[in-house]
Amino acid sequence: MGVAADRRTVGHPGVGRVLVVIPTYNEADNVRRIVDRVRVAAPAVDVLVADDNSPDGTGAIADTIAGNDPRVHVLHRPGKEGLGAAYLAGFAWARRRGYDAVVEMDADGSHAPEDLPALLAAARDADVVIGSRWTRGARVLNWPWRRLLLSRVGNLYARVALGMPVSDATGGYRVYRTSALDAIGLDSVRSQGYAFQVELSRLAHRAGVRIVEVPITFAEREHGDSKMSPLIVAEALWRVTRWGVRDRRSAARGRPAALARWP
Ligand SMILES: Nc1nc2c(ncn2[C@@H]2O[C@H](COP(=O)(O)OP(=O)(O)OP(=O)(O)O)[C@@H](O)[C@H]2O)c(=O)[nH]1
Ligand SMILES: [Mg+2]
Repeated sequence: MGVAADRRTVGHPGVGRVLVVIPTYNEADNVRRIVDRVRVAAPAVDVLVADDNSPDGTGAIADTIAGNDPRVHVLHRPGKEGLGAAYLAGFAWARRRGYDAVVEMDADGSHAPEDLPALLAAARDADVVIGSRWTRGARVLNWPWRRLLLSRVGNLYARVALGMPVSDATGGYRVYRTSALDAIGLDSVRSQGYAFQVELSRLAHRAGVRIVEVPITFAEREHGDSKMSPLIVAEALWRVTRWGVRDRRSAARGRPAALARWP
């Protein structure tokens, strides 16, 4: 059976075998809820919990779930290395096992598994699907105004600095076809926090793969602690600024001086 026929008949219709990668660090109160919701919302997808040796025992809970459900897997990593490193390890795990697409999803319930069918439907005609909080039809529930402001301003800055037509470049609810990950190339990626999502958006945009955004309902976490920190925000600010300057410099080399002036 050819690859095209496989995609129609195996896994999710039109997309193929899908792996939802859920990075976890101290998500003992959330991991079971989120995996259960994914399994109900999209029964044909597999799940990989990528745990960084959480001190609260999240990894052991995930092992128990995996022991009772052949579609659930656990990747145990030795220690906390950040979201970006956990995703890269999860993507490599998926590639080794021949998955056609990977999904990024937080463990804390902010990304509703019930939105996954809509994201996967969009992936039939796209290489990258971004679940967006800032596109028509999206909803953001219970977020304090400071977080709303940070996300709006951060996304505006990323869009202007990097010239990307993406409304939610920092969001972490996405589908990537594994062929698109191959096309955009992940070897150079070093970002850890929000910057990881922006970096992958930028690389996908530069590689010219098909990106679509789908509105999602995003909700503030109800259980457990946020891992967001000023360091994560600073990393994103620093990296986006550096990429923006670099992109303009290389564009300047190929353009008339008047157009190349920046800022
Ligand atoms: N494996 C791994 N997962 C992480 C790490 N840091 C964060 N995560 C997970 O990444 C996801 C997003 O982290 P959150 O703490 O929810 O960060 P956030 O969504 O930006 O912040 P909040 O809005 O406050 O929840 C969650 O599933 C975390 O458990 C890490 O270093 N390693
Ligand atoms: Mg969160």
